[in-house]
Amino acid sequence: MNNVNDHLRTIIHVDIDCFYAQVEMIKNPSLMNLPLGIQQKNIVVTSNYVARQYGVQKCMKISDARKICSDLVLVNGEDLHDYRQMSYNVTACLRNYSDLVERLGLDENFLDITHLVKEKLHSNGSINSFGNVFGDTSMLCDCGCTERLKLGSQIAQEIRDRLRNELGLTTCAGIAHNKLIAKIACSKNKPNKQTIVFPNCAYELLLSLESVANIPWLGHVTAQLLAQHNITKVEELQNTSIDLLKTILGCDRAKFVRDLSLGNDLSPVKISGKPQSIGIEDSCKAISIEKEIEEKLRQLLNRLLVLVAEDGRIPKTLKITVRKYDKHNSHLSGRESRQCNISTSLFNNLKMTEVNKNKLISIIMILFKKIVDTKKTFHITLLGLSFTKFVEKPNTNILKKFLSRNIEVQSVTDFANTREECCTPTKVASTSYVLDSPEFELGPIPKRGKFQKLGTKRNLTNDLDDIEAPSKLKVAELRLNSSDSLPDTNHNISCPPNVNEEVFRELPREVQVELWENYRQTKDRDKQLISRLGKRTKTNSILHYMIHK
Ligand code: DCP
Ligand code: MG
Ligand code: MG
Repeated sequence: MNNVNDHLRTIIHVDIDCFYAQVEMIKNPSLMNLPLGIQQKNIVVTSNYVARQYGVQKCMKISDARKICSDLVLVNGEDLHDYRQMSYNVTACLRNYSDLVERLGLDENFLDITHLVKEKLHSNGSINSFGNVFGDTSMLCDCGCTERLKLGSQIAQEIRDRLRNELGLTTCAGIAHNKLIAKIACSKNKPNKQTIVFPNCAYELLLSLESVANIPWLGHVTAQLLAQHNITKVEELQNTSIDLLKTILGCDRAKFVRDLSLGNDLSPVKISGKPQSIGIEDSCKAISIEKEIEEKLRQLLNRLLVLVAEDGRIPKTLKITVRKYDKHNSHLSGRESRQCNISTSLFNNLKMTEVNKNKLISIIMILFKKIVDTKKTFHITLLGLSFTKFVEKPNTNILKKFLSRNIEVQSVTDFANTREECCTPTKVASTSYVLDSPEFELGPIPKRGKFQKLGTKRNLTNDLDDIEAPSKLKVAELRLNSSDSLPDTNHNISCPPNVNEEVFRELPREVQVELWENYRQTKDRDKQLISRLGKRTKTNSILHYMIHK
């Protein structure tokens, strides 16, 4: 059961104390000694430790919290901007100690400091542990893990001191040989404390949990399934035969859950990148009017666009989530989602234009109507929007300026393609279970067939045509203003008229030549296009932009 090969790593789990409340107290230090609750809707999502002494707990109703603490100060915590910023600052600070840092939510991080410990071990004589030690330590393992974890506890202390000094935050930490034990250890002594758990005490640590529902990553559904078989205590889970577990949970899940119950966890600390999806949702009193739905979605979109702008990447897919309320069958009130590709050109500008926002709203409403038949009575109790499938923005300013012009020029010739890409509605699995699992979040995006079907079925061709024509006019202007200057035959390459000269001069000569060539070829193509289109001015609207008489 206790294999020393599983003791090789040193993992720290860091959790920020009363996170949102601490951020607010840093912003406004006069709150420091007052009982403070952070309010979202009618819930206290967290409270500082002064308020916790009165019994104000996380996720308590505001009305209940006020009853037990009449002096409770409430700060609205619905705008997550500052919390997110602080969260990234913490992760950045932790990266000073290891590349292997994994974020879990906004206020937790795992660090694998195995390498750092290995480096430091040689230079250390006798090692003392820092902070609390969990369990009976009379029989510790002699494989070397004891020294490594003690050293890990020194590093954890150093990290926490640094977070305190640099960011003003108090934190808790758990130090152990795997993520599961480190995470549970972290919650053992709070606030502003750290706890070390040696491998031989892992079993005891699990047994100290109140119920199986408190085992990290076990999940509510699994806990409920186990409860149906009267397995609620960790000890009961540990003593359940693997065969029975397989019958209840299926083969793979049974093994996973059994390992968790014994404190075994070989999962690596995965380096966190940027999130796979950025979303926002809001539950509401039943909305039954289309105009109000649109208004609510517009508010959500505005908030979401701020998050996407902060993230810095460009999304390629947009998803809407809706919860319908069925008066007669409230148990049928599940979530449904639809998603579609969107053109990245909508995000070309530093700030999204109103025109592009309206285009997104049109797409969102199309998706909404795929879920809800607005001709019939409906009641919506939750709306959500999210962006996924991100691409990076070009990262040098010079190239960004240049490329955005280049893309505009290309979009005339590629017009048909980009428009098709713009809205290809698709259905994704529609239960909250699926939505909770990032891996399952995106269904396959069907190709143009569905797009065409949508356009004809709902007679939305005009909307869709309009969705992806942001640069028609600009392109025409660029071209009509183009002069015919040719590159110098000597050293200086002339700047093509559609490129910012200042930017152009910064570019390497080969790139300048290439740009000039591109410009020349585009110009030739335009000439051909204009002469072809000129024969049928009445049918092609683009020509109106291009030939001003
Ligand atoms: N949070 C939330 N909704 C919840 C739970 C938490 O919005 N249902 C937010 C508020 C918390 C933050 O997430 O500040 C971190 O959650 P934690 O569970 O770590 O709680 P705290 O950090 O607030 O308190 P603790 O000191 O117990 O870690
Ligand atoms: Mg916390
Ligand atoms: Mg937490």
